[in-house]
Amino acid sequence: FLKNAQTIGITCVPFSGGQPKGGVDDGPVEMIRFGLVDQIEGMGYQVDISEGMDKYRTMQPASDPAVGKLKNARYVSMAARRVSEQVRAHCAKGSLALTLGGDHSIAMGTLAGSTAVYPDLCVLWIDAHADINTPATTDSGNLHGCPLSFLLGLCEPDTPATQVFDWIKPCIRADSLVYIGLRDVDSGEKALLRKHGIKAFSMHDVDRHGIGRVVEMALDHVNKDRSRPVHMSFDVDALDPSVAPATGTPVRGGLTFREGHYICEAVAETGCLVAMDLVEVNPALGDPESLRQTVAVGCSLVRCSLGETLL
Ligand code: HAR
Ligand code: MN
Ligand code: MN
Ligand code: MN
Repeated sequence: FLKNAQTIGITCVPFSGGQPKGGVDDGPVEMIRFGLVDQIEGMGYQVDISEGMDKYRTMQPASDPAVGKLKNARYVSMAARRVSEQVRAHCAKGSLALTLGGDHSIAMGTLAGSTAVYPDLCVLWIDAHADINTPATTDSGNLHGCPLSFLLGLCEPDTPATQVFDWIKPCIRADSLVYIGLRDVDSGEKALLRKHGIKAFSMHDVDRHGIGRVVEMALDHVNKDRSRPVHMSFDVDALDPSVAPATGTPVRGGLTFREGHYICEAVAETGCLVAMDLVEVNPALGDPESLRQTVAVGCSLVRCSLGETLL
């Protein structure tokens, strides 16, 4: 694959069906309103926005009864499928696919799309949460807590849930995934991480080793010689709530402003980034200053991932 794409293919996903709180569907429009496109163009990239800002709500099925415990399963599946086609098209053109969420269930689409073009890519999942619940292990039934179980092929086979998501084929190997930032992992998720030997750097590891060493170890695990394409899925709730307050499931004890940016800068230095998601910015939560702060940090994480440096 070609390192350092010259075009950024943006997919806006105004979607909130993977969790119960409204407002996260306004994440993309707020980041664009903050000037993200101009900022990226100002760095010398071409920008290619694949679709407008029309709400995904218009494709919400009239009836979408729970599938087992899963909420809005048909809606999430349709939305993710549409996202996968856009991300796939951006990657197929050689653009870096940047997806602005929306809740994290849309990663079913972004990774289905990116892996269709780059089957050998590795995944950096930056999050407070592991998002690896299966239809059987989820307590909440919120699909933003489940995308990785579908992508890794960990769901219990031949159930109504797998039928609704039958277009998703397992596309990520357990040894091609690494987490940074975890601190709120359900017991069923911990069992899955152990069973499949999935590498995860929690906030405890960040405290122990420092972010520089953690990112180096994470990249060494999935991309030893820095030759594989990288898809980074960045949930803004990986950051501490003091840094990114406007998000649906904040958890204390998160990444500092600099730790979050350091991850993005180090990934940019590899030249291997082919896709990035920035998700879970919810402008409806908190006061105007919380909103401004969260949107600003989201845009700045994106710019750093695309190569913006301090000097
Ligand atoms: N583990 C919980 C669940 O499955 C919480 C999930 C998460 N929230 C997110 N995803 N923002 O990262 O419901
Ligand atoms: Mn997440
Ligand atoms: Mn999260
Ligand atoms: Mn929890």
